[in-house]
Amino acid sequence: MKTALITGITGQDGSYMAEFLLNKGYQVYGLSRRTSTVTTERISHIIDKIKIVEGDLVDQHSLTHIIKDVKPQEVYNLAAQSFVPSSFSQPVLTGEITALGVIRMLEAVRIGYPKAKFYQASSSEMFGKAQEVPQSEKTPFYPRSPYGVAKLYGHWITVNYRESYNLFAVSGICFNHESPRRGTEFVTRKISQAVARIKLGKQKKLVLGNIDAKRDWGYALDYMEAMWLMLQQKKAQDFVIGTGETHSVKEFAKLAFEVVGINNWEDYIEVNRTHFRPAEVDLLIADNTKAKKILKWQPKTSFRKLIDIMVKSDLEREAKV
Ligand code: NDP
Ligand code: GDR
Repeated sequence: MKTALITGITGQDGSYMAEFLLNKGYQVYGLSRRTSTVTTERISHIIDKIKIVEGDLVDQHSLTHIIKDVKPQEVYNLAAQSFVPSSFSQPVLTGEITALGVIRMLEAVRIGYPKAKFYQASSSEMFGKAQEVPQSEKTPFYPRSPYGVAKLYGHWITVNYRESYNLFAVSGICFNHESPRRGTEFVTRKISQAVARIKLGKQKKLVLGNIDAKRDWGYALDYMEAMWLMLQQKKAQDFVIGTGETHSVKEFAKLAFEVVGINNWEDYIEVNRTHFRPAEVDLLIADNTKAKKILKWQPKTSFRKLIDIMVKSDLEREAKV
């Protein structure tokens, strides 16, 4: 039986990755930090099938011990302070977790079990003020937030440990991927939740920031397979993972309202500058040619289908509470 360690198991991707690996017959370990309230909502349905180990990306000691004890064949480093606005209000903490957390994990692997294959969750936010359209593995980086800068450190230190110590360490440069398990502070889920609440008469307005921003949005479930495939290759290398389509926040909102039969969607939206960022990423779109060719991966879920899944899930959830 293969063993995998997932950091960030309580997050959106960690929960889907745990399900994905359990279905493939893995023994799954999940790293989780101590909190005063329960954070296992997304994995409550599989909690008895996985082993939770307590550790924190800011604590080297816990990470090294976990890797030494578990000796996982695969490590998926999905933990991060992942919300871009919080990286502006807590830039140093974001650097500690999202940047230095990666080298702590790599050091734990190098010292504790160098045979482990390591996946780093890199991000399209590293392209930031995009130097090229669409963005591929060869596009120069230009991050626009402390989060993007921290991810860039995580990306390069992964490349560096691969080249310096011959670790099987790869970086997946994932574009935005969403689901009903997305945190409600991210724009897609904020919209799907608000649309459901507005439809049910529980909310009047949806207050957004820059609705002209464009993103390459995919369905999170589709991305788990790409991450796994990267660790099944003979050669460790990095990949861009995205759909190759881009849409504005405005378009997302319009289609989300359409799912519940509201066509005068603009009447419900208010733009407020408090949601604007000090520096914005205007346009992201993936060139996924390499992933298609080498991993034989491609996204399965369309933009419309993704919105439909998210809005319907929130309608069901909001009808219950
Ligand atoms: P989430 O924000 O949903 O999950 C983040 C996870 O990291 C949570 O489990 C959180 O635990 C954990 N975490 C945060 N700080 C620490 C810490 N100090 N020590 C240990 N664990 C910690 O993110 P996603 O699931 O959406 O994303 C997964 C990864 O992929 C992240 O690294 C993100 O930056 C990256 N990424 C995401 C994309 C996306 O579109 N979703 C696209 C590209 C990259 P807790 O529950 O305790 O807060
Ligand atoms: P992003 O996701 O910053 O791309 O990072 P987010 O959903 O937060 O923002 C996307 C775009 O929408 C605009 N926007 C708003 N955003 C939020 N959160 N709330 C609003 O009210 C709002 N109005 C407009 C934003 O300005 C932005 O342009 C996500 C995270 O998952 C990262 O961890 C990951 O690395 C990247 O995706 C790829």
